[in-house]
Amino acid sequence: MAKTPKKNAHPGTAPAAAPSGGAGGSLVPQQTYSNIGTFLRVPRAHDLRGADHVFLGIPYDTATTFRPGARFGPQATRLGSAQLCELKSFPHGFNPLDYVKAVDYGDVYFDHSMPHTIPAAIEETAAGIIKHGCFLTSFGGDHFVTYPLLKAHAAKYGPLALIHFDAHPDTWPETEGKQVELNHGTMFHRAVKEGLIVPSKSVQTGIRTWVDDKMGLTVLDAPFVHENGARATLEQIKKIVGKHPAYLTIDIDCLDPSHAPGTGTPVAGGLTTAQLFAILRGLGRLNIVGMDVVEVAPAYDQAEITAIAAATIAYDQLCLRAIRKGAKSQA
Ligand SMILES: [Mn+2]
Repeated sequence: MAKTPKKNAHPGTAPAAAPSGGAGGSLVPQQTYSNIGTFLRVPRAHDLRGADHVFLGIPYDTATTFRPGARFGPQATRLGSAQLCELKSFPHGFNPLDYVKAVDYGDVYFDHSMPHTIPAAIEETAAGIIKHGCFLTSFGGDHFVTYPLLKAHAAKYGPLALIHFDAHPDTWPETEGKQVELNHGTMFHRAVKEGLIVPSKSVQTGIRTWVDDKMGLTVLDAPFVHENGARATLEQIKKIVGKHPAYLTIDIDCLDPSHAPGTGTPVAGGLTTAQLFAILRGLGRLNIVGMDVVEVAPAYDQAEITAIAAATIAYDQLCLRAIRKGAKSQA
């Protein structure tokens, strides 16, 4: 367990932890509004010894089919996290960083002028992190980045259940060819065909665009959530996934554009942040082995609505990891 940081002197000031170059799990001492750009103000580190949770940015957006801009998503999501570790977590009443040693790895480095080298760069970076036994939370980037992330996780954990929140199923058929199609709407078609995900254990929630072939995945579309509520949706997800090793991927456009305007392919009629949090906060007993939050495009955002939602999603899952490590929730 990480050393408990000293109590905040004043709200708005991070706990006065000593700066750390390694996996301290403690906060860099600075005002919340002075966030220089790590998620939750945890230390930035490439040395993962002792770390059990790693945040990684993937600033890639050239697979998007509509508005570009998600390359700035990791930066926006980090800034959107600035207030989240100021107080104890809600609704749990603990600081997750007292239980989970977390670091921010920075962003994947790739050569944008060599587009077909990018999937391997993402996959190799992710594999190099999770080989240390760390849980990886990645920030997109457009949703294509989930394909190399799935490859890295499936290589370690075997074929995965996909727990997928999105306006789009992303199982549209890919143009047949030797190379991976750099398209943020076809990668789960490929993932099924390559055996990276197990369709019968996988579920897509919030969908409100059409695809003819659902590739065997269960779809709980947005009207299902609106008609049946978050609790019934959660129960369905838990039933489908069971204890299978699962990868959680959240396209921020699962939210309605009123709750997440800053995204590349918005679709009306989506979930509210309250509905999404009610579902996601119930996933703690599932065997989730990795996750991402993608498609935050801050140029279209207003007052950080989208960035704060994305940051809170990742923070919520960090709290669930803390509970697995012994934190007692007061929720
Ligand atoms: Mn989408």
